[in-house]
Amino acid sequence: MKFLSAVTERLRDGLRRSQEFLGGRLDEVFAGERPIDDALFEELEELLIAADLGVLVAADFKHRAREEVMFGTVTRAEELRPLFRRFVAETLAGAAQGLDLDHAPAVVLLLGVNGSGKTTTAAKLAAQLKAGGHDVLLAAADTFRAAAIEQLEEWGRRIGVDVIRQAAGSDPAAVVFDAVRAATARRAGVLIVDTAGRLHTKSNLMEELAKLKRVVSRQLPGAPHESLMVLDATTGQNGFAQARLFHEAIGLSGLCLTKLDGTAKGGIVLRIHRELKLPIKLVGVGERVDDLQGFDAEKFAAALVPEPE
Ligand SMILES: Nc1nc2c(ncn2[C@@H]2O[C@H](COP(=O)(O)OP(=O)(O)O)[C@@H](O)[C@H]2O)c(=O)[nH]1
Ligand SMILES: [Mg+2]
Repeated sequence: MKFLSAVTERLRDGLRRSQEFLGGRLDEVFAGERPIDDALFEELEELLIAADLGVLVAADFKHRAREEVMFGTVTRAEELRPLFRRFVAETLAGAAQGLDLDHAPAVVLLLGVNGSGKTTTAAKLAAQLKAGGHDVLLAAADTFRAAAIEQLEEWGRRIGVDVIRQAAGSDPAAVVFDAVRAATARRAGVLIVDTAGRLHTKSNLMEELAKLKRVVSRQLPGAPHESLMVLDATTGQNGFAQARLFHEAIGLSGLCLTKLDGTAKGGIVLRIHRELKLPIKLVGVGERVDDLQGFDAEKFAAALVPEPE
């Protein structure tokens, strides 16, 4: 329990900027003495859209709030705040899912655009799984730049996890082929694959990633067991568009939302789940190895919409 509450606190700290943005303005809309009228509902809807929750989620909440007012279960504006917190938790209730690692080896692909946090997430995940007793291997399939391979190798040294690599410029599918073979031979539990995310050749990237996925599944039936898109939460609506693109081109099993500690728009989480119906398997709340955690809808709602002090 102690461990869990520490984790909640970090998520709360992490979401501080989102909280300030959303919370501060919610306080105005939800001020106790304010009459609940159409003007309030309009303002509320605009605020939720500005906080990147998306038009569908904003409309859902407006509808829900109107209903509660109509039924008399909400009579004062300030009661909308706990209602909103409950709504966030309920909207995301189906989003939390653990990783599917029950395979030998389980293959986890990390996908996403440059800078979203793939390499860092690969390292954090490897370190945490290792600490949990898993035998982990990393694959440096971002072969586009030598620096990308070195970055993963540096992490590998720090956390004590082997990295399968080839020379810069080699075929990522060949690296992954090698890595799957190594993981199988060593009876490793989990193989985590870091991939490239360059954007300027978008269709080539999608082809390359789709090929990588095909190669893995031919080599190891049922794999990859996870195709996770690593998404920088600070990119808001743009991140949403990227997630849709990757999902359509490659087929995702879930999302890892990074940099929740640096965004004023953590509300994007609701839009992504509502519209793409993808599970959220991991969240990143900082740059340290232990700043990666599973997603918990209740904790997320409590962190995004805290009780007034
Ligand atoms: N604040 C914060 N920074 C992060 C998080 N995840 C990654 N980063 C930083 O984002 C930058 C890009 O990360 P990197 O893993 O290299 O991205 P990649 O290009 O997708 O591999 C690095 O400076 C990371 O330290 C996170 O959850 N929070
Ligand atoms: Mg990288």
